[in-house]
Amino acid sequence: MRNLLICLSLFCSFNAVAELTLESPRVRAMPPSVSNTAAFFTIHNSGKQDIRLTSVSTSAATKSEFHQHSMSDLGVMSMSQVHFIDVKAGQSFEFKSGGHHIMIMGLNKPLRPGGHIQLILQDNNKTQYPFEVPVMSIMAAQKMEKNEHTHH
Ligand SMILES: [Cu+2]
Repeated sequence: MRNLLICLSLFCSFNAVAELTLESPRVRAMPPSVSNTAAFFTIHNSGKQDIRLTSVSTSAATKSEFHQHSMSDLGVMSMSQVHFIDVKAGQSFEFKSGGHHIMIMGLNKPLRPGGHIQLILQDNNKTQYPFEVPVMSIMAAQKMEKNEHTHH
């Protein structure tokens, strides 16, 4: 009986972390001379609580941040850091090219298609959500985005 209880409580703590799931995660492989890249995915919150993500980190690079692309009055695209991302209970948030993205700066080594990196998202309660994100060529990553749009 005691064993069963331990199993159940372990299961519960896994569940807490599994409230966030990623759909179509991808990080772009860049030419070796480029040390920055970006990761994209749709994140879904299956829990009953809203989750506010406040930081992102990866062992693959010196620094990573939430970023947003925006168009200035003059029609110039620029990107800036976003300090938090709200994923409402039962809803999704999409990181996609031309919109919100995970900016990854100062790669330790070039990323190769077929590999993966680990991203750790953290919320305002300091709960960490680790995810594996596959590395893809820019073309493969874009194709994935098109497929995502057709089935919506
Ligand atoms: Cu950026």
